Amino acid sequence: MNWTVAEVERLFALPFLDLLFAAQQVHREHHDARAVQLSTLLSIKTGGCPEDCVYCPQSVRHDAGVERETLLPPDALRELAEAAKAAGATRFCMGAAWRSPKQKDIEQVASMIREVRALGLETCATLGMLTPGQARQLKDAGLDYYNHNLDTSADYYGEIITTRSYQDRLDTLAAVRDAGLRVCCGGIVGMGESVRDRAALIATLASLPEPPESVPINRLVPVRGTPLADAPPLDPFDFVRTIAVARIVLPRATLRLSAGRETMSDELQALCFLAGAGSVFHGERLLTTGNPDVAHDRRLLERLGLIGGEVKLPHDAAA
Ligand code: SAM
Ligand code: DTB
Ligand code: SF4
Repeated sequence: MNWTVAEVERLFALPFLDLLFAAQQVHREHHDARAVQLSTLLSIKTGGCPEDCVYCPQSVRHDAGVERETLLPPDALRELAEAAKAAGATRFCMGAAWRSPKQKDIEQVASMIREVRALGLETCATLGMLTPGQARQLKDAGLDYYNHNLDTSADYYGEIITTRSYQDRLDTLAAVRDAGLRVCCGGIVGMGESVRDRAALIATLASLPEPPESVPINRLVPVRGTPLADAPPLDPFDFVRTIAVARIVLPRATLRLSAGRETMSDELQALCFLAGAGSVFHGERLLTTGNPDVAHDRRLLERLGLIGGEVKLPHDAAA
């Protein structure tokens, strides 16, 4: 279904409980409301990124104290992927601080994908912009998902990144889709954007030729040394509203409660699940910042009667 930005904005304006109720109904229609998919994130190449994303501690333009590291060696990767699997994750996401990978990088990441797959984990990678040929090479290596976020609305985008355009992002998403990969694409809330920008981001995601299977909703992690270090804190209910609206507009997608959980209360996370979040990052680190510890997450899921593990996507069931 096509949504206009104004229609999506009207969802944001609903009374909070009405919005949550509508979102939970949509969630139950399309998903198992007790299931929470668990992915573990690993930075395979950290820091030194030439892009200027204002939120990101890995940009060379900001001094966030992130040590620059070269590509992770295969043995270390295998060990970390095994540990993620033992901790209950079903998907392993590899992130690299690149504007776009070089041919040599693609070959090395392809062998990492094969290693992770051999352990029986699903694979996801986020490596920056891709050409259609690179996307096909990753698909051939067995990659399941590619994460590439639009981050915000086309209108607000220029305030956040100047070194690549919104169209560049859409082109990468098209290359990923055309290669037969599943698309993981979402954004960040709390960067000073308006409700209209949030609505426009969600409407844009829904209007892609095929909407993403997976939609990360990140709450800005304000990192010292980045231009957004002192961004005013977001009203937690506005964060929950964003998830609920995404739930209604993208009914089949798995919504990922992504960055920002470390500073969320258990109660706020429970509201995010009620709004339709069906996935979290499992493991004490995101890329360069922290994430709740595994024991705490396990306990939280247990207290809420949620089940962490694999979640069948609706299109899998139909296949
Ligand atoms: N360099 C690649 C790229 O940007 O396409 C992949 C890695 S990049 C770190 C992946 C995503 O992490 C970004 O698109 C952004 O949405 C998210 N991210 C980065 N820093 C963040 C922060 N401080 N708070 C919330 N999300 C963040
Ligand atoms: C996404 O949307 N969020 C994840 C994942 N995709 C790669 C990254 C969050 C990064 C948070 C900041 C950091 O740890 O450096
Ligand atoms: Fe580089 Fe990605 Fe960070 Fe932007 S978000 S600076 S592209 S690592």
